[in-house]
Amino acid sequence: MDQTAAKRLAAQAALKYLPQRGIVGLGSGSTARFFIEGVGALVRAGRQLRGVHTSEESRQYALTCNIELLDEAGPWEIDICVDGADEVSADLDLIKGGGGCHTREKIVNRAARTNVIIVDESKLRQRLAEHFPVPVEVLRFAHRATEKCLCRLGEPQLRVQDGQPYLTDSLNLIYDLHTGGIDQPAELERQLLAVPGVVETGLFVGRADRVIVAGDGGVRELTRDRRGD
Ligand code: A5P
Repeated sequence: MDQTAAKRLAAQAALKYLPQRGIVGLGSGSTARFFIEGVGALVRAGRQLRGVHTSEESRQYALTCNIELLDEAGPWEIDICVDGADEVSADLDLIKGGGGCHTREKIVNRAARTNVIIVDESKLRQRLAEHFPVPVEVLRFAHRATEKCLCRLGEPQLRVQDGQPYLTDSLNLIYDLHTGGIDQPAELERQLLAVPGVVETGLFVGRADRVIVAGDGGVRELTRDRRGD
């Protein structure tokens, strides 16, 4: 099965966890896009679901799919949030932010009663950040000073797109922090958040209640209690 088909399969498998009526956190990225499409189909079929978007991209796609969105100022009572991830560890900790949306994603994740992560099996790792850097959103003000502090925790690389510094939906910068593997993600997250100028990190520690993984063997589910299925 190719990666796109696996992403679609994982997204479809998450739809069974949606309530008949309620508020759904709508993740960002290519896997979450398949999920949003599925929510749109349920809404068209009469399901009373409203959404909270996690990025401009997911806002626009949700509207295209005719999903009513709550005011982005919040606060919200989100029944379930479904989102993708860049890496999932054996402990079900995550790296997110490959698409630069992790700050809003983390806010919506926090506001949700249940968080379901949907991935293709290429995202599974024994430990985080051996292959993928940790995205760190930072203020533009004094970002070179912030970068200097980040150097104590790894090798930060300013994210660039089309030759220009990449800007998030909140008009901040991203430093991708190369660490060569993380043994204690909660500790690294604490250290990163202590750096002035850091807005949010792409480490999601203990924030996934269920991970739906799709690949050649079909779909399986990992939960924090039972890592098996
Ligand atoms: C967006 O910033 C990310 O957190 C995405 O959820 C993550 O990058 C996964 O993206 P894909 O579903 O496109 O692989």
